[in-house]
Amino acid sequence: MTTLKQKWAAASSSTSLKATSHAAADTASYRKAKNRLPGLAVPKSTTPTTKPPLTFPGQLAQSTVRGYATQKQATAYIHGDKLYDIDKVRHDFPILNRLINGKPLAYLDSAATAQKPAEVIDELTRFYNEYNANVHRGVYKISEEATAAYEEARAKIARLINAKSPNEIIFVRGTTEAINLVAQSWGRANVGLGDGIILTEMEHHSNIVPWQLLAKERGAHLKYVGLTDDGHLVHEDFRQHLESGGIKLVTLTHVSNVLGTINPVREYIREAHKQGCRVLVDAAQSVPHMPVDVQDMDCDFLAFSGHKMCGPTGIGVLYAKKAILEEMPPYHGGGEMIREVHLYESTWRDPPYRFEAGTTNIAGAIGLGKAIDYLSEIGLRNIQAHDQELTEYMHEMLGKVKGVKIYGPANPRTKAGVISFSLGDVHAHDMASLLDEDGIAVRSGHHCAQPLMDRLGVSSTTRASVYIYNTEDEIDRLVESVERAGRVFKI
Ligand code: C6P
Repeated sequence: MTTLKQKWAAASSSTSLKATSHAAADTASYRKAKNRLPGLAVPKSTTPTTKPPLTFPGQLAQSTVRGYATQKQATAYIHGDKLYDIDKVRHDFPILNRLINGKPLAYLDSAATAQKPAEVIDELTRFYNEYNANVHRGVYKISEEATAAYEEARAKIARLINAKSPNEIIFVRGTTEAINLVAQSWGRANVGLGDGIILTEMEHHSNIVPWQLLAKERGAHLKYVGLTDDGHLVHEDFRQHLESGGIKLVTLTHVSNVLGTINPVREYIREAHKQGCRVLVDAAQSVPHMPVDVQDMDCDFLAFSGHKMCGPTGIGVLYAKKAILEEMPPYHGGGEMIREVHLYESTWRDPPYRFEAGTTNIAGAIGLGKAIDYLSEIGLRNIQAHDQELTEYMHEMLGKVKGVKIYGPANPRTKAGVISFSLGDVHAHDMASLLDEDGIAVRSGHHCAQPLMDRLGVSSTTRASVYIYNTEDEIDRLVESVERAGRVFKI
């Protein structure tokens, strides 16, 4: 019997693989191009193309790049006064030098976790080599250095999301812990028998299960906002739930990790506040990709993870308004969160320290601070525009493949960085394994969003997600591999 792998190998050898030139060759051609066109990064393309060039907002005049095999390769472009140089960005990520099955790694799974630039990796090493010490405890030099770096990271996060004060920033392990903290601390103090919590059908399990636990314990109800067939929230559901009364909290994702849908959170927050409800925004998939301003949004809580924005794993953020935090009881008890401890009673420190019991992930926080420096240097608006261009390109090109069904909004401008799709009845895990043969990393499965899978009527999808280091060449490789899968499975 022919195995899946053998079929794939046969299909691979019968078609030419485009755009798999070694990273070093790309860099050499980039340098050549750069010498001829100062300020433009134009990596060598291995195949002529008749595709129309993509227009980047603020891109240099197209005549500047005329004469090259492909204008879509004009990967250095300008937003405002900053140059986005994709080749330089790629050079910052050591992992992108890896070959997988002899082909350059095309990492299209940043919604799961983002890759790390050398600056962040180096800062972690520097911390452990030069100033590793516990924070807020020692009066000696390296402890003071570690404390300063840890608190500076908090201040950088506050600036990134425009919080009023670093004291509104709590270090947690990730989005999951941030949401559990709110459920267990704020939730247990504020949600009671018969109260309601509004969620949406596109939530990640991290923004469902903590509320189920709370609702069970307190006798509260969960109410879900449904989805349209093209993956948008049904606003009318939201209004009806709000008007039904007794709602204490609205909790929703800013960007869906499966569909990529960007939700109109500002509007939802305004309506919820009119009814006196608090609002939590799961920003795991938005803070890494776009400017997020908590004061403008006016959310009460915002949760996100460091590892999806080039920071280390095991570090994340809960933002909450100061007045709300001050009223919240501790989540975990232990060292450093207390003012005084007696045998039968203790008193708590002010936020954020009340919520940071024990030795926290100091290296992680400092690494996240470095990641924020890195992203800010590129510019969140540039990142958003880059991701948007790639999302639109991927949507268009995948959409042309025979048998491909794309889930979520039909208009890619309402999606951020994420595309879920299926090919005929090919199982998502088979698809992901086949793509891996070509060095392409995507996620397959239910993406920790089983209620959403139920709504879509599927058990799994294949998901490709982009970030700052991805290129259109990688999307082309994805599309070619999906086409080849179609031939293998006779779709
Ligand atoms: N989604 C994905 O592949 P943690 O694991 O705590 O860092 O983040 C949880 C989480 C919460 N909300 C959303 C919208 C998310 O996308 C995630 C993580 C990853 O989609 C891993 S399951």
